[in-house]
Amino acid sequence: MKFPRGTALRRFVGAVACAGSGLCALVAPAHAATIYQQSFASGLGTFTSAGTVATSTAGAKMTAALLSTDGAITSAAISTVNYTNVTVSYDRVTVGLESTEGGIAEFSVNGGTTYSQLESTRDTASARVTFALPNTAWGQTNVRLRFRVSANSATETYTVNNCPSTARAGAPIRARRAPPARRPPSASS
Ligand SMILES: [Ca+2]
Repeated sequence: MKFPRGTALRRFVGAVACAGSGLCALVAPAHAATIYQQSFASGLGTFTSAGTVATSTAGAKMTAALLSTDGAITSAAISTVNYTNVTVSYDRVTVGLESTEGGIAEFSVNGGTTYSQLESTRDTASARVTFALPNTAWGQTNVRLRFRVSANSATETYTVNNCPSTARAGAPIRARRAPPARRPPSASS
């Protein structure tokens, strides 16, 4: 069926076709900017490591350990000030992980004091994944990304590569006001 060019119905049909194709779903939002990018071909860049981590064109390979620290990498501070709709994408693959183990991706919005998990994977086929960070990570000065393997053998690894963060330039985000403090119960009651 043909729809006259420019009609609302034609535009609607076009949008549905795009949304159903899969390809369109992976395209970054319009006006998205890359605000952070790290490959590991020439080292860890702005990441720091713990445990056993090796870098190459294949990425940062974190190796687990039985009696010492599991491999992990943590980014330096990433600023999302004046950005909204922040997403994190990376390639990842694991080797040898058992059911209670994982290659874990996390983010922090308070400089690494606490982390929230994006995923824990045991995927043995290399795949690229993308996560949208919640709006608590928008407009922040000290967002960090952390990747770590949680396992118990030096034959178990988690490799991450090509880690960009994209975001959309947005209006400055107003700081949330803390709720008013509750009055303590009066001493006379
Ligand atoms: Ca194991």
